[in-house]
Formats: sequence, structure tokens, C-alpha cells
Amino acid sequence: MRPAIIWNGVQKMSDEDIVLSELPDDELVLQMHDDLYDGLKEEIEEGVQILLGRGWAPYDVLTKALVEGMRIVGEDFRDGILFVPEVLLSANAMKSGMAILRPLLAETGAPKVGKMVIGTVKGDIHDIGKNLVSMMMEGAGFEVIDLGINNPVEKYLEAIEEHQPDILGMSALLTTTMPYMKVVVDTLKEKGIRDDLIVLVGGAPLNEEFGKAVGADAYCRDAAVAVETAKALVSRRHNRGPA
Ligand code: B1M
Repeated sequence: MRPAIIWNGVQKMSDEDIVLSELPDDELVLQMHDDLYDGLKEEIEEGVQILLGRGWAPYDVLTKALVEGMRIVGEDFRDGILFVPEVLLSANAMKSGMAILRPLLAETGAPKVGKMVIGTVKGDIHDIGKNLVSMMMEGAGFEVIDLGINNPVEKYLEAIEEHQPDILGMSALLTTTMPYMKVVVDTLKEKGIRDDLIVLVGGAPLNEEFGKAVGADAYCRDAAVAVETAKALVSRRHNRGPA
């Protein structure tokens, strides 16, 4: 065990002194933010299991421990304090925590309410937010076909033809890749299939106005909004019946 650190005259625990299971919930969540920041995959997995074991809802573990931790990582990435290799480690730790939560969030037993094809657009390899949307949609009873990252329009078209989804979801995290959403929507129009689908878009740099400009049915600020919007638009469509 490493000795305790003396800092500003105050004895501070070193990371190796910390036993996650002994921390109260609020301190454990803060420690998990630190561990995510440091890309500590095993500690994140342990923290997730501890919170679940204490009766936390999977959604709360996801939003309060993981998503909030990633928000902090994002700020320091933006400010040049963290760099790509470090953020990759954080992303991997986040994904391993999400992998534990995924089956729990999907465990609704509810009948399928619709089908969604989703993917991150061409040129963009960010997938944490998209994965989160997929998880939440599955949890809400949607069947989700996840195309992964860096999708050219052809990939979306193939998946639409093969799976005949109710919804097409697109994610973009870069200002340079978000315009590609319009390429996809315009191609759907050219093919005469735009109105067969509900098109939902999301990603940190987007907004409502952008969603309208690319011709989407809705912009979704986060995964919870994506679920609510999808449910509302699918049920409106079903009530309207076939054209
Ligand atoms: Co990147 N990156 N990154 N990155 N990265 C951002 C996006 C950036 C904002 C960081 C910054 O500078 N502040 C910045 C973009 C700036 C800009 O375009 N204006 C940036 C940059 C510049 C880059 C590189 C260019 C860096 C470089 O190489 N120099 C490079 C680009 C690579 C590429 O894609 N071609 C790059 C690389 C990476 C990593 C590989 C290191 C890693 C990605 C790992 C991975 O995803 N597997 C990474 C990460 C992790 C980030 C930040 C820090 C975090 C993104 C994230 O996962 N957030 C990010 C900073 C930030 O966003 N503040 C950043 C957590 C996630 C839960 O939120 O993705 O917003 P988010 O998803 C939300 C909503 O947006 C919404 O719901 C989600 C859940 O609530 N949503 C949808 C998302 N998609 C949706 C789809 C829907 C509906 C809702 O469909 C229906």
C-alpha cells in the first residue's frame, strides 16, 4: 500500500488507499468521476457493480456516475488539459461500465414498439453517445440495429432496405461531420423513401435549428429525449395508419 500523501499539511489518501466499497454513495460517485478521468477500467466496473449492489437504478448509475464523469473529461479535452490517448482510456473505461448496464437497461420484457437503424456518420468515430442512445432505446422496447461508426450513405441505405426500420438515427460529434447528415437525408429524398422513415439526429454540436436544416424529423438533445421523441413519433405514425 502506498503511504498517505501529505499535501498542504493535510494528510490525503493516495488512490491505492481507497477501498471503493467502503465509500458512501456520494464519495463513490466522485471517485468514479476521478477513475473515469484516469481511464481506470477495472475500478469503473467495480464502482458500477457496487452502486447496483446498493440498489441504484441502472439509469442513475449511467447518468450520475458515467455520463457526468465523461462530461468532465470533455471539458478538459476541450481546454487542452487532456489529450487523445488519455481520452481514449476514459472512453474505454466508460464503455466497460456501460457494458455492465446494457443488459439491465434492455431488460423490460415489453413488446417491441418499433425498429431503429442508428449509426455515427461518415468521418466520425465517436460512439459513446450513440451507444447510449441504442441502450436506452432497447430499454424502451425498440429493436435497434447499430451500424457503428464512420457510416457512408450507402451503409444507411443498405440497412434501411434490409431491416425496414421505423426510425433512422444519426449521430455526429464533430462540426466537420455533422453536415453529412444532410447528404443522407437528401439521398433518402432522391430515392423517394424519405417519408417512409422517421429521421432523428443527435450529437453534442447539433441543435434544434440544425436538425430542421438537414431535414430531420427531430433533433434529440440526449438519449432520454431520443426515447421520448421516438415513442411519440412512432405512435403518431401508427395512429395515422398507412398513407
Ligand atoms: Co473527440 N471531440 N475527437 N474523441 N471527443 C469532441 C467531440 C470535442 C467536442 C472535444 C473538444 O474539443 N471539446 C471535439 C469536437 C470539436 C468540434 O468539432 N467542434 C473533438 C475532437 C476535436 C476530436 C478529434 C478531432 C481530436 C483529434 O484527433 N485531434 C478526434 C476526431 C476523430 C474522428 O471522429 N474522426 C477525436 C477523437 C476522440 C476519441 C477517439 C479520443 C474519443 C472518442 C471515443 C469513442 O467515442 N469511442 C473522443 C471523445 C471521448 C470526445 C469527448 C471528450 C466526449 C464525447 C462523449 O463520448 N461524450 C468530446 C467532448 C464533448 O462532447 N464534450 C469530444 C459523452 C456522450 C454520452 O455524450 O456523445 O454528446 P454525446 O451523446 C449524447 C448526446 O449528444 C445525444 O445523446 C447522447 C447521450 O445522452 N446523442 C444522440 C448523441 N448521438 C445521438 C444520436 C441520436 C440521438 C441523440 O440519434 C437519434
